[in-house]
Amino acid sequence: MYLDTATAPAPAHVAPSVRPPATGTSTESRCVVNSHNEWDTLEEIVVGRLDKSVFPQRHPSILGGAPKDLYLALLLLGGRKRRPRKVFVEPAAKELEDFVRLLESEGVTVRRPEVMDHSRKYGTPQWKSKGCVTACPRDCFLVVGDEIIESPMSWRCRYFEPHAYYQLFKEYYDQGARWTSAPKPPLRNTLYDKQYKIPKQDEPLRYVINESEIVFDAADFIRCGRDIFVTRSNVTNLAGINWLRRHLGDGYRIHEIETLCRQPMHIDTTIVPLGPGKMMINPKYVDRSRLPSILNSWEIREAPKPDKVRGGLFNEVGSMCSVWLNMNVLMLDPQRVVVDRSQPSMIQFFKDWGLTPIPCSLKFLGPFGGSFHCVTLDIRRKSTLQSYFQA
Ligand code: DAV
Repeated sequence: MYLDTATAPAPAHVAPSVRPPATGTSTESRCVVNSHNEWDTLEEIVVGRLDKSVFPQRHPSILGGAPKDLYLALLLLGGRKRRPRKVFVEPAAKELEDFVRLLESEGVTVRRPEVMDHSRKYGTPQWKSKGCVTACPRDCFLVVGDEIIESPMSWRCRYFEPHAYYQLFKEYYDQGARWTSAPKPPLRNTLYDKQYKIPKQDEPLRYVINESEIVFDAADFIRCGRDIFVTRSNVTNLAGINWLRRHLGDGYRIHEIETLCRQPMHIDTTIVPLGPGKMMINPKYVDRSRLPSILNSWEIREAPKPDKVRGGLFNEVGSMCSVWLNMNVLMLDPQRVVVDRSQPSMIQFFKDWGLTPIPCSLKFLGPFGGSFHCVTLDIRRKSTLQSYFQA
């Protein structure tokens, strides 16, 4: 379905001259922030951090994306002073540092957010919360060309997380990047369905958030040049999708991917572009016959089922994510793909498709919200703005 519902004219502050026209190829940007897709040669990236994190306090919104057992356990674990170090933090932090070293050894500049103490209480006039973790910059920001767009996130425990990136992005801004924030949502009680229950397989999909505020997580969007794909989810509503559509204007098309996932949150275990013309899809979440027709000219392959992970929390106790983190890979260029070492089926899948897998391990990162794609935000790729689809 191509949801082109935003027929309203772009608001006056989006000067038409800012956005390139919908056809043609722009010349390469020299801007420090420059990334149009998920696969061009990576030059600079932000990797999150795990310091001073806590499990989120229990709130209906969390059930929209986290396994039910963890949600129940949050009654005990949520907001604790710190996450248990030995079991959760140390093994994951070591893996994350190894991942950083791998990226650097592949020639990528890695930048990090500041340490933020997530155990501190904060609030607005309407509510109070503690934080969560600074692991996943992918959720907080969308980079589109030379612009960093801050997401209006719907989890109260993430309200101030973008502050950990402020100094870094101020630096990029000073060097010429554009830097925007969607309107900060008040996150009133009326946004959430307090009675929300995970829909059963035969029930229609329903969401824990409604349309009363404009919210999205950037990780519900995936970029393929002038075409951007999105899943509506428990953190991204239609108002959020339409805000981005209007903000980006006529130079971009945003296509909705329907998901069969019962608790949709973030597109990066649903469809994953691996280069121009190559799309990996989740066979459990995607009905191929319902994909937007624009994808007809691309080769679509189903991701292999996740291999069982031993000795890690990748998809076991305490994970915030589904087992499909095996799909949450990071492209270093159209050839090289960073993939979890614990996933031999996925490694073979990439080899069969002519790619060069680079095994690395983030099997302890599940409790912090994701894997290689989630814990990163590409800042600069050797990239120009292009159309990769006919029509
Ligand atoms: O399948 O649990 C997790 C992706 C997090 N960015 C999943 C989605």
